[in-house]
Amino acid sequence: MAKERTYIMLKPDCVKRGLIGKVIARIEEKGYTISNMKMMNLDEKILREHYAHLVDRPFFPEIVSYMTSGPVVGMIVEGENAVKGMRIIMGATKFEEATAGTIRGDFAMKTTENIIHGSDSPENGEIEIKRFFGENA
Ligand code: IDP
Ligand code: MG
Repeated sequence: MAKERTYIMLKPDCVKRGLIGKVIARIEEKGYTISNMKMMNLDEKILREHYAHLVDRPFFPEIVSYMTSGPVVGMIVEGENAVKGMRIIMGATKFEEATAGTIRGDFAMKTTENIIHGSDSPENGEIEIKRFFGENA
C-alpha cells in the first residue's frame, strides 16, 4: 500500500476539553506524519460541503451548531495506509460501537460530539485537503 494522505480534524469538543495534545500524540505514536496543521472556525457553508452526505438528515442542524461552537484543528496526516489506519485508531462513528483503545472509544460519549474527523477514502482525503488547505496543498 502506497503512502497516503488523509484529512484529520480535531472537533470543537476536543479543543474545548484540552485533548488536542493527547489525540495528536496517538497519531504520532502510531507513526504518521503531520505535514500541515491549522486552527480555524468553520461556517455553515463549508459544513454543508464537508457533510453533504448528511444535509438531509434530521440531526444536521445539531452537527452545524456543534461544529461552529468553537475552533477546530485541521491537519494533513500522511503515512502508509493513512486513510484506513486513521479510521481504525479513531474508532466507530456510533459512540456505543467505538471500542476502548480507540480515540472515540476512550474520549467520547456521544455520536455527534465525537472528538475527531478522518476522511473515509483516499479520494475524499484529497478533496477534503483541498477544501481546507487550498488547491495547492
Ligand atoms: P464519520 O465521522 O465517522 O465519518 P459520518 O457518517 O461521516 O461519520 O458522520 C459525520 C459526523 O456527523 C459524525 O462524526 C458525527 O459527528 C455526526 N453524526 C453522524 N451520524 C450521526 C447520528 O446518527 N446522530 C448524530 N450525529 C451524527
Ligand atoms: Mg465521514
